[in-house]
Amino acid sequence: DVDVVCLGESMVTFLPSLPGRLADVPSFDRAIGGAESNVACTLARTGHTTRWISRVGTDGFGDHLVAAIADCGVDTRHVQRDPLRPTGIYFRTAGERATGVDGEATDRAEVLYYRAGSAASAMAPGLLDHDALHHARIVHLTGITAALSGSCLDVLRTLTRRTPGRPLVSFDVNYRVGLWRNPAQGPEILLDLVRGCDLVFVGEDEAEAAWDLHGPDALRDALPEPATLVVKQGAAGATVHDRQADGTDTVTHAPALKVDIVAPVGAGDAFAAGFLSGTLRELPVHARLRHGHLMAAASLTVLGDLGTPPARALADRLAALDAADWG
Ligand code: KDG
Repeated sequence: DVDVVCLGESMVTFLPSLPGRLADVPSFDRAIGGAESNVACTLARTGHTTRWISRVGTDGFGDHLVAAIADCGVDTRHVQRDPLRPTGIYFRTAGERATGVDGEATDRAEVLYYRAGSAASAMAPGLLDHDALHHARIVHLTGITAALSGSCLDVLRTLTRRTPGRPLVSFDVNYRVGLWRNPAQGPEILLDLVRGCDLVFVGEDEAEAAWDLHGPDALRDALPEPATLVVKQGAAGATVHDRQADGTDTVTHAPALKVDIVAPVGAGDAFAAGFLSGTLRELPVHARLRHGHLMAAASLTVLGDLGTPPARALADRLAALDAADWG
């Protein structure tokens, strides 16, 4: 058994050598991205056992992705190789360098995906190894997978079915408008998936864009099913509704850390990893939130999608946080 299984598409990411419009960027550096593997890598670097399940091509980009993610300490043995379809890739701008606070949307980034018909888009329920998926304390999924293809959506529908004895199902809504081939369907499909999950992460901004729901209380009223609902509020922090044994919610808020943002991409994944780490260690909700904010701050201060500090520095920072008075 592992602590967390993360399932979803990862891509080779091309980061610009200079800020500015994509049309003007002269060259790119190779990195890796993918919301779910970002979570797996950050959790692995924090000392948790993690497995990443996906599908990549038999091309060199697939080789690189698997090697780089395994290098973070993630179990990649169940990643499938597709001889017919390529590994997804994407290019993006650096976004504006700005002084802001955790989660502030300062990045007017351009993103160019080359992932339609990718190996990962061919993931399907029948192709997945049931044992590899279910022998875990937590399965972490995101709404990105729902937008990739009909068979990927079927995978999420299968994994979010409330079957007895399943692992805790964690879901980050990650509403990417541009990824949905039929944008009108996205919000309804995501809402349906969320209802089958136990722990849900959603940004206040994406909840407004997708469902026209404003603020944590309105979201909780509309989404009573998940035991834990984490609403990310950018610079204002995050608020958690957590269902207790008697059926009532406790509501906990924690402000975000103030940092100089380099690029916001990946901060949501880092936040989820921090919160999941706290959940695995059965810390109080306020401490889980603080861990989420700390990881998000680390990600916000680097250009790449994956911005975890080295294991040693991280361990020190987490130990200091654990020892801190949570108020
Ligand atoms: O959350 C960061 C991810 O968005 C990034 O790493 C790439 O998974 C990705 C996507 O689909 O945009």
